[in-house]
Amino acid sequence: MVSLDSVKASVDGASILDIHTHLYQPSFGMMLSGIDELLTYHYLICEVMRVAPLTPNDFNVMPKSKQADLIWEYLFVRNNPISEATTGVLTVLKAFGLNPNSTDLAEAREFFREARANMDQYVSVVLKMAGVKSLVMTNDPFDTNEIAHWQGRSEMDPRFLAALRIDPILNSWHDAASKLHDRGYQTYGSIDEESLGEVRRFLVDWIKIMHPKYMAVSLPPSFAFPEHSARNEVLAKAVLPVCEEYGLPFAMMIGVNKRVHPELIEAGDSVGLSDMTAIERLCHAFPGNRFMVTVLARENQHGLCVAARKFANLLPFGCWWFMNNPSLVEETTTMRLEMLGTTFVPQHSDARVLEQLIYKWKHSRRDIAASLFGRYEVSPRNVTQEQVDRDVALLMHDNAASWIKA
Ligand code: HDL
Ligand code: ZN
Repeated sequence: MVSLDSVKASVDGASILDIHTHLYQPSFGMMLSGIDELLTYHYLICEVMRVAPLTPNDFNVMPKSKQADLIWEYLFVRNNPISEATTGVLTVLKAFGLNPNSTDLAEAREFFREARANMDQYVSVVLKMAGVKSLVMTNDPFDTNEIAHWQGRSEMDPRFLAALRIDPILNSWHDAASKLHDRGYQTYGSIDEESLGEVRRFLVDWIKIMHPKYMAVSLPPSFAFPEHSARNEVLAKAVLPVCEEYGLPFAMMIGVNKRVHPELIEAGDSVGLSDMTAIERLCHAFPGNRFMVTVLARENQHGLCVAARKFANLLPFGCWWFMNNPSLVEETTTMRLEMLGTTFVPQHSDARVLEQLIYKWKHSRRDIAASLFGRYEVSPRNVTQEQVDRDVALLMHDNAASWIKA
């Protein structure tokens, strides 16, 4: 019978394909890294607003280094850092041998300044520390910053895979149509065959530029299918046909209530309950498409699992954002193992700052190993280490790799 330690060793030793991040290959010059970026992660901005005597607008106009000082003072010195986001920063500091009890950021700033002097080398060091073999970026063809890089077409780093992120097309059609029109696509506010054809042309143009592994969108809790809406028209008559034609999975990240507190900016988004029957109807109506889905509400996880039992073209992936907390990762992973066996992707980091890979994966490996061991413990079979290693390879890398053909 395997032990928790032997399962942990297998999970800790597994190479990871991180199927959703907001990181960029170094040559893009867009990668966030270092202690000031780690501390001003929007998860920590939420948390510092609960204890520091200032308004979001006061905070937003502060220089980033002062924001980081304030967050360190209030969340790490005046209060004990026991939330997941604060614990994550400490995990990173400890991984580099830095003092997690420091009263200021002088040591950390000096260390990361030196480490980041050679970003190519540093990125390789961090990926190795995190055990991440390759990762998928979030690439937005509406982001002017990013467009320049793709048109400059710097050599692609094989460890950094592209994902074509298309939120404006599905969530703000009229705005997207005029932006596409400005870029030479004959798209108008009304959704007629010509506009839909031009959206397909736009998507194909960017598939040929980015060579994405999947297309992706984040959707509000109100997402419905079918419904009479611009979103449904564009999804059914442009996005999904192109995904099927080019063999690309479509990733839907569902449940974001954007900017419930606008003054918090990126930190101002919240969560809502979504309708999993919309996913079931999509999977049934488009059997030639493959859907990767992650949902933001804890209450939707069970429905997503049951939907995945009904449709083999549906892959649950990750414990996203407000779900990425140890108690929920372990609960969700156990539920998925109980209902889906190993036919899902348990985690993605959603990292925005390079060094987050270290803590997000260290914490998730621990929680996934505990869930997995729990299934072996109750198995009437005497599970062998070889069987454990096969399961771990599927969960940490191979399921994702085969779905996105990486
Ligand atoms: O839409 C997304 O991909 C989300 O992950 C957002 O980027 C969100 O702000 C985030 O970083 N969540 O962790
Ligand atoms: Zn994300």
